[in-house]
Amino acid sequence: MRFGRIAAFLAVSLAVAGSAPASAHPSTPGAHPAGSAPAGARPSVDDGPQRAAARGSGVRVGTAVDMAALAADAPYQQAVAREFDSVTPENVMKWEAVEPQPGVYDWSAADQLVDFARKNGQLVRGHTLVWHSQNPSWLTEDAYSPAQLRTLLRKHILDEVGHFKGRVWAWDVANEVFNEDGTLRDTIWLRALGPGYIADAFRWAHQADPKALLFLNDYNNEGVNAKSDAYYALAKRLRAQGVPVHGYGMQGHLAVQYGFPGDVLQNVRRFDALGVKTAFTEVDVRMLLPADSAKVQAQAEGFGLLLRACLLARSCVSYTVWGFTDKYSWVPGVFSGEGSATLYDENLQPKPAYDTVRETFLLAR
Ligand code: 9MR
Repeated sequence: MRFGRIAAFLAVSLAVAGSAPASAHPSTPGAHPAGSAPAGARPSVDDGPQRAAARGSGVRVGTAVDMAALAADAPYQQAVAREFDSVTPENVMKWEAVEPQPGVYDWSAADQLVDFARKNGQLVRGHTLVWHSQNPSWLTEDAYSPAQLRTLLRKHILDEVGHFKGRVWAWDVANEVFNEDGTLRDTIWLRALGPGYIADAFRWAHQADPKALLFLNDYNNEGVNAKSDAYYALAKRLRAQGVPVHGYGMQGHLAVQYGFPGDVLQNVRRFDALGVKTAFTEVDVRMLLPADSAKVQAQAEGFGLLLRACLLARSCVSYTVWGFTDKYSWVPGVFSGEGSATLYDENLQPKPAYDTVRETFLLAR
C-alpha cells in the first residue's frame, strides 16, 4: 500500500491544495523481465534500512554508481548492495565510454554493473542514449555529414539498447534537450537532424528493447516552469503521435542556498494525468561549505520534498540519488566551494537526510 494513514499529513506538508492523495501505485517495476530478481539471488548481503523501508512502496530507491569506487572500495560496494534496489551507471553507459573508437565497443564496465545488479536483485536505469555531453571525441560535425550523424545515432541506440536488452529496466533516452526557457537546446543533434531526433531516438530504443521503459530526463524541471512546461508539451505531442515515451525524469539536483521548488507534486501529477511515468533520477542537495546544522537540516528537507512528491504521485516509479556518499560526489569538482550534497559523508556515515529518506518511505507504507 503506497499511502497509509499519514497520506493527508504528507499532502499537507507539501502544501498541496485540493485533491486527495492517489491510491495504491498501479505500476510494478518488476513487470519487466529484468525486474524480477531470481530467487536466492542475494546470497551475501541483507537489505539495509533504506532498501527495507522502500520495499512495497511501489518506488524503487536507487543510486548512481561510480564503477571505480565499486571495484576498489569494499564498504562502498556493500552499501550499494545493501541500501538500494536500483542502480544507474554514473558514467559507464555514456557514448564516450561504450564506443571510444568508431565501431569499437567496450561494454566491460557497464556489463559489470549489470551483473552486480542482477546478483543483488536490483534493477538498472540505463543512462543515457542521446545527449550533448560526454560524446566520443571522434563524433563531430566536422567529421560527419548530417546523414551520417543520423546513421551513427541510430546505430548507437540500436546497438546499446540491444546489448542490454532484457537487462535494463528503464533508459534515460533523451537527456537535457531543453534550455531553461523551454526552447530546444542547441546541440549537435538538433543542428544536424532537426527536432525530430528526439522522437527517432525513442523509436529506435523501443525497437531494440520493446519492454524497456523509455524516459525523457533533465534538471531544473522538478517544479512547474518553462522547462517542465516544454517537457509536458513534448510528452503529450509525442504520445499523441504514438512515439514510445513512457517516462519523465527529473534529475533533482537541488541546492540549499537557492531554495527548493514548491510545486513539484503539481508538476508530477500533470504527467500522471498524461499517463506518463515519472522518476527522480539524480537527486542530491548541495550546499555552500562549510556545512552547518541548519544547512544539513535544510538538505534533509530537500531530499524529503522530492521523495514525498514521488510517493504521492500515482506513477512515480523510482527515486535515485546521484551517488550516496560525499567521498565520490561530482559536486565539489563542478561547483567551487560547494559540496556535502549526498546522504552519507566522506566516511560513509549517514546524515539526517538519510533518516529523512528512510522515514519518508516508512510513512508511505
Ligand atoms: O556525475 C557525472 C560526472 O562524473 C561526470 O564527470 C559528468 C560529465 O558531464 O556527468 C555527471 O553526471 C551528470 C549526468 O550524467 C547528467 N545530469 C547531470 C549529472 C551531473 O553533472
